[in-house]
Amino acid sequence: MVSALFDASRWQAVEGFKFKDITFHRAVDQGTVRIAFNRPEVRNAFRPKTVDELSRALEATRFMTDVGVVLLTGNGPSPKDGGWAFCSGGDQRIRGKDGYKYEPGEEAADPARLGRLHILEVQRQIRFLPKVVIAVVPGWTAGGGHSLHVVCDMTIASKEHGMFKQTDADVASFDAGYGSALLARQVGQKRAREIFFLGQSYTADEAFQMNAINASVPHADLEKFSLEWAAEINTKSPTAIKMLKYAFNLPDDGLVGQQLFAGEATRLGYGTEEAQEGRDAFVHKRKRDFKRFPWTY
Ligand code: S0N
Repeated sequence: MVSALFDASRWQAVEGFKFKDITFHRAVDQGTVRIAFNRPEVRNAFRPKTVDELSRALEATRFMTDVGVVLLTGNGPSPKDGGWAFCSGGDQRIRGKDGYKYEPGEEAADPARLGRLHILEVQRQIRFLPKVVIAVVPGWTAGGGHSLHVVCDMTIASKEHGMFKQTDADVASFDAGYGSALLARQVGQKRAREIFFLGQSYTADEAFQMNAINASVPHADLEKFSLEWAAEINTKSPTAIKMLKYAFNLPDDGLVGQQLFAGEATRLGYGTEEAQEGRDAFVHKRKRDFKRFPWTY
């Protein structure tokens, strides 16, 4: 069983990947993928291997031209105690002095891969992905898991089990980037400081009331509801959605945000006759003639 909330009739495994710490599916009837943390026994905490797999799944999704939405979620419940989680952040058992360690074996032999904190690279992947990423929160989201939900474009949580808690200051492993600054944009400075400085737990309904999430829905309906939102988004203009996402990102992402938005604007420009005249004049070694193109107002 993938997860108690997983409706196997609606998904098929994405071929070509053998993941251990995550599961990776695409919907049978719409352009949506489901990427799920698959370590429910530790509230879906991530270790370097988890982050590697997540990164590979997101990169593969980037090239799926018929996919507009990613549902990022956590499988559950825990076989130990029945608890649900989206993600509880970095696996604290393997945190070293310079980041998170690979388990003995495999990659641990490569010194370049020791002490990673590359969940931050995944945050950027989510942020820059030209598709909508929805955090589907079936239970606890804490620490670096909380930061991931903050970075996602939208968040839908289980009314009964969705719980939000920022433990970074408890375990002295803090996200001074998107996880805090972007949260302040979403819920306001005072609330964000409260969430980080006190580290209290908030229900899905409380998170909804403070504009931290988009919807709080009955647990049993969580994935069905998320698929409905995804299906609706998938009916929209891909270019419009992509440009809007980059526009929403832009004020907080500085020149990198501008670069992403501007790059897509350039690509749109390439589709115009005006841009083609510039290219053709150069290629055919003739004088450029932009006179037929108006200086629009
Ligand atoms: C999630 C919590 C609140 C759930 O509490 P609950 O329901 O009482 O369950 P527990 O009994 O506590 O947990 C069940 C089992 O799961 C293990 N476990 C839970 N979380 C982790 C974890 N993160 N690492 C390892 N194991 C975990 C428990 O130990 C327990 O196991 P058993 O059954 O064997 O006893 C609660 O579990 C909780 O508070 N968890 C810890 C949350 C936490 O502090 N996470 C780490 C925070 N820091 C980070 O995530 C790293 C920060 C980071 O990634 C980062 C750093 C710099 C810049 C950016 C970032 C970024 O955020 O991305």
